[in-house]
Amino acid sequence: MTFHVLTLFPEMITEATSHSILGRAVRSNAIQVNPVNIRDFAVNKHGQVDDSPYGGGAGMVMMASPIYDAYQHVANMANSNAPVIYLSPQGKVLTQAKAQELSSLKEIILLCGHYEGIDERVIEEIVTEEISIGDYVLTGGEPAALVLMDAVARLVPGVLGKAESFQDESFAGDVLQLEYPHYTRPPVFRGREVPEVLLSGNHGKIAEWRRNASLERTRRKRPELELSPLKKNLD
Ligand code: 4FV
Repeated sequence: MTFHVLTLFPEMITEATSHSILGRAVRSNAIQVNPVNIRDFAVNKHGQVDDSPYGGGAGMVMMASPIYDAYQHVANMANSNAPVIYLSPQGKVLTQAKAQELSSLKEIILLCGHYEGIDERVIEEIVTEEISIGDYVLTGGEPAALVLMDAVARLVPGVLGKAESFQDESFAGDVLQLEYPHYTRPPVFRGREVPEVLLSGNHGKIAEWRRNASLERTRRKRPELELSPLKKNLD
């Protein structure tokens, strides 16, 4: 899986994908991260990539051609049916099912906006899909691109080691359920004990306890999840 990231802050992407599981995956070549600096395709020697909005209003808008030229630069090396995903509040909110879907691809091109946004015409020209990470406004698309890359990369074979699994975790499988509670040593922490069943070694009883714990906390913390099995994510 190769992530081509069109951004004004390539160092943010490189830095954040050089640690922990993603860092190991990049070093082992299980994934490739290719940040492309949109400013390398600025419209003039002053490095201009943004301008004031037509029709007035506060803030600046990213210009179309630096983005388009950066895209062309990647498109020449990427396979043509790589999706071009623009991270924006206008997009569908990212879900585990969407991350699963994207993890089967060979290449993804991610477009990170900044300022008030980007010129609508380059969206019309190159963007195949808009994805949001949530209904709030960020200063730039980079944090959203990193969230998407993390959620997708960990589903790519060879990224998570044996010890790390994505079996029976929240939102995995065909019913949206929250994960059961986790405990580890010591058996008593500030007077709080570990549920007896987990120390029993009885795997049948442990699995049943965990299923019930998932159900109970899904009903208590995220009741809306129960109402809509996986189908919600595919429409
Ligand atoms: C965002 C989101 C987001 C909007 C203006 C960047 C900002 C600025 N992206 N999910 N929520 N983007 O707020 O993906 O250009």
